[in-house]
Amino acid sequence: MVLTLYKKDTSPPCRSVFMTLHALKIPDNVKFIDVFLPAGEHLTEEYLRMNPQHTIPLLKDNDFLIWDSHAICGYLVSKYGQNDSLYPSEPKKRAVIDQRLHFDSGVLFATLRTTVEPLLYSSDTTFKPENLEKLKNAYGFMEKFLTSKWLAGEDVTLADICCVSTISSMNEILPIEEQQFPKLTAWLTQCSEQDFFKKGNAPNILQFREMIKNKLAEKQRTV
Ligand SMILES: N[C@@H](CCC(=O)N[C@@H](CS)C(=O)NCC(=O)O)C(=O)O
Repeated sequence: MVLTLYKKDTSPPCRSVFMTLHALKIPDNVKFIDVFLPAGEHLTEEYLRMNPQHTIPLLKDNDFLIWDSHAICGYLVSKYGQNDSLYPSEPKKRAVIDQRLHFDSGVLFATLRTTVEPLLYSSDTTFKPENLEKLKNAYGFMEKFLTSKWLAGEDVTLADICCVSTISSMNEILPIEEQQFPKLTAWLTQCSEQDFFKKGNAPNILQFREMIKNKLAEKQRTV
């Protein structure tokens, strides 16, 4: 197995892939390549040839290229998992997981990106209140989805891995209030106790926290 992952440690979608690699116990089989977005390393001709959408993460498995964290995680489980427990092929179980994965792409990550990018890459000096309200709405959806032990049933799946990388990042921007979102709080704690989270997410969440803290301080100094 010769896998190459183009990534950035603070990126939530990249962290979903790191966690999946740890859950599958195959991180040692991967060559990790850092892509520095502010320098435009994702916009070079070479990178665009591999991923015309110029996003990270991007996985290369010999001559097979696949991007989008959800697609990458599904591929890794199907190709390298000892079993399909993280992404069961049983149609109803898979449909519920897929719903959560699309929710992560379309709602959670989209909301996070809209909230954070103006601070990181344009002139905003803080988070917009209307975007923080969107984060809270997203927490409300998660609270309603959490009707079982894990996000898509009684077992941990890719739904938990992909959503927790985004939710744990959102939590750095708008801390989740336990009283208002008790199930979401308990789920986040439960996820954070898992080995894959400790190895694939926790250290990078600290980096994400520092990045946001430094950016806010830098922007506040200029106002
Ligand atoms: N839905 C994608 C989102 C990937 C994404 O937007 N990644 C960001 C970094 S967190 C990125 O590559 N930004 C650079 C760009 O879009 O040009 C996934 O899950 O992989």
